[in-house]
Amino acid sequence: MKTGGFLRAIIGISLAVLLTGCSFYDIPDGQIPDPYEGVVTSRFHTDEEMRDRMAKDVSKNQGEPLTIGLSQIGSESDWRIASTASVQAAFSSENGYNLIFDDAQQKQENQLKALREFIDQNVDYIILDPCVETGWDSVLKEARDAGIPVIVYDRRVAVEDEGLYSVWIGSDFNLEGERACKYLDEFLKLKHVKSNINIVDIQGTIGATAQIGRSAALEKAVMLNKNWFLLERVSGDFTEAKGGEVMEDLLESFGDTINVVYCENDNMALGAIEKLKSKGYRVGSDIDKGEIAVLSFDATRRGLEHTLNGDIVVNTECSPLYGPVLTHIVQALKNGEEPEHDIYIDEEQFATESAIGMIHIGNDSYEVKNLTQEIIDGRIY
Ligand code: GYE
Repeated sequence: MKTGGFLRAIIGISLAVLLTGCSFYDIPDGQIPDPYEGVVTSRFHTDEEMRDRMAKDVSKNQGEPLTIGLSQIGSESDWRIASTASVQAAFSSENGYNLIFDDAQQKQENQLKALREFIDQNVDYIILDPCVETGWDSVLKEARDAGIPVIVYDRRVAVEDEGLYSVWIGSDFNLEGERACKYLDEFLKLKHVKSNINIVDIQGTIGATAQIGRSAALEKAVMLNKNWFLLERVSGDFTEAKGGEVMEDLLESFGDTINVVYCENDNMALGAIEKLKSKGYRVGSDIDKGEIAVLSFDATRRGLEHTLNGDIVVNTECSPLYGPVLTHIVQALKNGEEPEHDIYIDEEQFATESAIGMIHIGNDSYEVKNLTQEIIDGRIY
């Protein structure tokens, strides 16, 4: 895995600090309505204390406030809501920033519009989490012509000229998928499951880097494992509601022939689990006894709770806490430094089966953390 030299320490410190604190976060009874299509997707909630915590280790701006135009995808998942809280807390006016925040409600056209507005307003920096990878060349050229540096985070842009953005920082989504699949492989060996394994893939938003990488890893694993079969893949758009809907359709088509549900985020996994249970299916690790194994990504607090109780067999982490590290990147650019162009962040993987403490992919080894209540209590999102 590649991690830029300049920011390695900063990322290590800020993510480590942010990911380990004690618990003060509680899930309220109320639900936050999804702003698009009226779908209720999330129970995530931030309070003042949590926002402070998400802004830890921020690089404060000295002198005149810097104006930042930040284009966020939406609020489709707990991950996304935590990500918004993190960037809003870090780029606060107290920290010397004037943040213009735009929520695109999961539509690329809204992001393109927001970026053009940022250019018209002549912001100092544009920060973009791109909904999908393609379609950014023109607007990024407009930003370059206007002399506004663009920082991309989380998902990637696929552009002809990589010089159109200054830095990208995010996850290695393909590696996340490989880790999930490798875990499944080890897990099936451990349980001596010899039968064919029928898998359905509930994908994220099609064309988003997180979907592309996670789906591709599964596809490859299915090709490599002769007794794995991919029955179907269908997008749940990263939301809980759609995760449940597509699970219902998959059950109608394949019923109890399904052995594994590979969910490309926690919210879709939670929607799918609820649907499976309500239709009388059993979720869990005993595939030979008819249980359906659910795999998930993100490792949000709710996702981890369902991992600890056995609903999810393995949860591969994806960190949303980008606020502090983005302030470091902005300050580096402001100071004329040249951060690495592409920066991957390190992530973890959690399971309750303690027998698999390590998995190996190529020449690399990755720890699988044995999930405990203490780890969950330390989650702030
Ligand atoms: O997995 C999902 C969110 O891009 C990594 O987007 C992000 C993904 C994350 O909606 O929960």
